[in-house]
Amino acid sequence: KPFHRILLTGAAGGLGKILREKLKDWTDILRVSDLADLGAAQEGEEVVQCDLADKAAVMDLVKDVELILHFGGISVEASFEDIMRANIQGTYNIYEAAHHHKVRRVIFASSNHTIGFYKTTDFIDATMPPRPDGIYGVSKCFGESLSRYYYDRVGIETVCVRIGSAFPAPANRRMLTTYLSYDDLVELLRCAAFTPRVGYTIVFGVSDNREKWWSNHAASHLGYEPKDSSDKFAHLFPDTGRYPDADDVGSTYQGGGFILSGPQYKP
Ligand code: NAI
Ligand code: 15L
Repeated sequence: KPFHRILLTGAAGGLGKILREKLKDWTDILRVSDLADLGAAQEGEEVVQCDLADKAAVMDLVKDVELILHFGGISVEASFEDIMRANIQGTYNIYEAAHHHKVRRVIFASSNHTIGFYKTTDFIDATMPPRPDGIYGVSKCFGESLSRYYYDRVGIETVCVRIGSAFPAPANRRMLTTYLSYDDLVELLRCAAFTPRVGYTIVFGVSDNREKWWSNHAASHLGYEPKDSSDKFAHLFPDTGRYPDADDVGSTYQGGGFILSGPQYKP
């Protein structure tokens, strides 16, 4: 197989469960990790339960790994203290350990919430400044900056995947634009893992949906070509033809409901 050992963090999560199955063809050993219980190791797996905020544990976790898919952490808006431990301290620990163990490449599960304060009338690309829409989004911006630094300073390559909405189906009208099918996610990760040189790349993780907010021209070297579209779900969320109210942040900003979801938000 192309890799001997890949590490997947966040393996007990929604996406982790999918990837735990899909990555096995790529690697002799898939080391799956999470804070939550992962069950027994399956064939071709190593299971390591640990807290990303525990630096010593993460040092051990990353040993003898060739590629890291870093999907672990808090995946929604939460208190600064919780996000600081899981996403900021946790991602720092991953990069320190990657440097220590000479890991060449990381694929970082970033988020569209790094840019959630752009408007739904904006069309943006990865060269434009981040505009996070909450503390969760800020923590993903930290991960993007940190990985940029580790590339410039010590040459660890990273592909930051700004995932849109990767679920079995869109759950609301906004997700018709942000939807990323599981198959397209796996294809994007394949491009991120197997493109010979990626340097430091930010790519939007989105399917070929009819409405688009994000251009991937800055990541064209990855060769990612989404095959799916949210079109088949469009009938679930018909356009009412009404303009949203001027203060309807859910429709005004790309981050949708996240804009108002955090404990930090005080009306
Ligand atoms: P999830 O919340 O289902 O999974 C995250 C996993 O990380 C959980 O199993 C959790 O136990 C683990 N985790 C949390 N704190 C931890 C810690 N301190 N130490 C070790 N493990 C810890 O989230 P999901 O949907 O699977 O997302 C995976 C990654 O992709 C996350 O980093 C998320 O921010 C990112 N993402 C996901 C999107 C989606 O549409 N599903 C969209 C944008 C980003
Ligand atoms: C995210 O970053 C979250 O992890 C995920 O749960 C979704 O809410 C997604 O963004 C989204 O914007 O739909």
